[in-house]
Amino acid sequence: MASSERYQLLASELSYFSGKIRPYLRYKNIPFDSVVSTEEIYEKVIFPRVGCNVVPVVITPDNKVLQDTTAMIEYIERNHPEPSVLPTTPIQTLVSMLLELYADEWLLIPAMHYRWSFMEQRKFVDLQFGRAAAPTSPPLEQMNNPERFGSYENFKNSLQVLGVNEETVPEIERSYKEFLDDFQTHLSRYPYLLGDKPCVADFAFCGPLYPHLYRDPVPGFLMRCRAPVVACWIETMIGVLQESPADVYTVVDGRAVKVPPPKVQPGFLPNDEIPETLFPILQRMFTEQGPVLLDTLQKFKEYIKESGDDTDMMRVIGAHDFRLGDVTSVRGMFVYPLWMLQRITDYYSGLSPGQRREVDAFLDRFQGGKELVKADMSQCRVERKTVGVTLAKSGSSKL
Ligand SMILES: N[C@@H](CCC(=O)N[C@@H](CS)C(=O)NCC(=O)O)C(=O)O
Repeated sequence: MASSERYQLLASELSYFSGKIRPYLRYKNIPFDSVVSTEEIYEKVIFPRVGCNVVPVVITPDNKVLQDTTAMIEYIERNHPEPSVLPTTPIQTLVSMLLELYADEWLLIPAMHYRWSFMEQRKFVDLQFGRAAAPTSPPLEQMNNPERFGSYENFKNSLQVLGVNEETVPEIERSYKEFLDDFQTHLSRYPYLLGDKPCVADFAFCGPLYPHLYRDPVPGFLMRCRAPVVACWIETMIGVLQESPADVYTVVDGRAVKVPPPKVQPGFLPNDEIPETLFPILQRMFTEQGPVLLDTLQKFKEYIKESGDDTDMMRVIGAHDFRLGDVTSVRGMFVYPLWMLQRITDYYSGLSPGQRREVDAFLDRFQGGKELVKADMSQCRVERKTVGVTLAKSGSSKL
């Protein structure tokens, strides 16, 4: 295949969203070259073409730039529909979108906490930054003075704006450990979130769970010891395991012989079913992240009223209180997640009345679920702009 027919993925092994998109591209059998996001790639490709320093970035064979993993997946699903990672039924579609939002924007909190709060793993983290930024430097040089690499200090200093502080840390760790336990229980019954094949949210889970929480030493130890089924799932998702758990062997005349795989195509659960083992994870999302999203939406409406036309690229628009378990604290108000919420509320409001009734009946099991998918975003339509959003020009972001 000519190189121009291949995609390029500009990414790094330590990066959260690279951990989401790489296994997705592999699963889709997309021909791509993995390009490490070195300082030169940032300076000469990413910044000029995207307008800010961010990874991952995908360059398509016809030289289009895709930034943002959710948008990348939308694009690739349109152009390479099989095997699809998108459920086709309403409840599974909504759950997949909700869990993608949870993985992208909420599991970010434990992922950043476990990366940056533990001095004992700092050399490992520093080396990873050095290897990505300057792959040809000697390893000890890569590991020393990581501050010289672009975004290092920004990431390191992002804990406060994410609401990671002395009061919240015990609750962040408690919540994450409960998530691990719940996800392990789920994976003991189902290979993926929605049954026998991965949906978009499975790949989103790899963002926090692989580069940060599996690979970094302190949370990696925790995951392997507390929830080894989750650790094995991650290894399968990213393809480090040579033997696929789907391959079954039997022994014939002293030789291992592969048992032919079953003829039925693996699929999502029938009848729009959501496994009950996902309920605690969904409830945790509605309890912890739901109120933060709804409060952000409320404040965002006030913010755009006050700022008039001055709403170029918005990223963090002040701070607000949030609650985790028994603790109330303060964090930055991120507006990008509203773009992801808008996709969900648009999907919900586009359903037929009958489908909406089914979704409502499903969401009635949860506290806070319906409020979220029914949130009114009609007066504050947003468009995504790299890591933030802009207000949609009237008529350009469909309801
Ligand atoms: N929502 C985006 C976020 C991409 C992102 O936040 N990437 C991180 C590294 S994993 C980054 O480069 N951040 C730089 C920044 O946010 O300024 C996506 O889905 O791709």
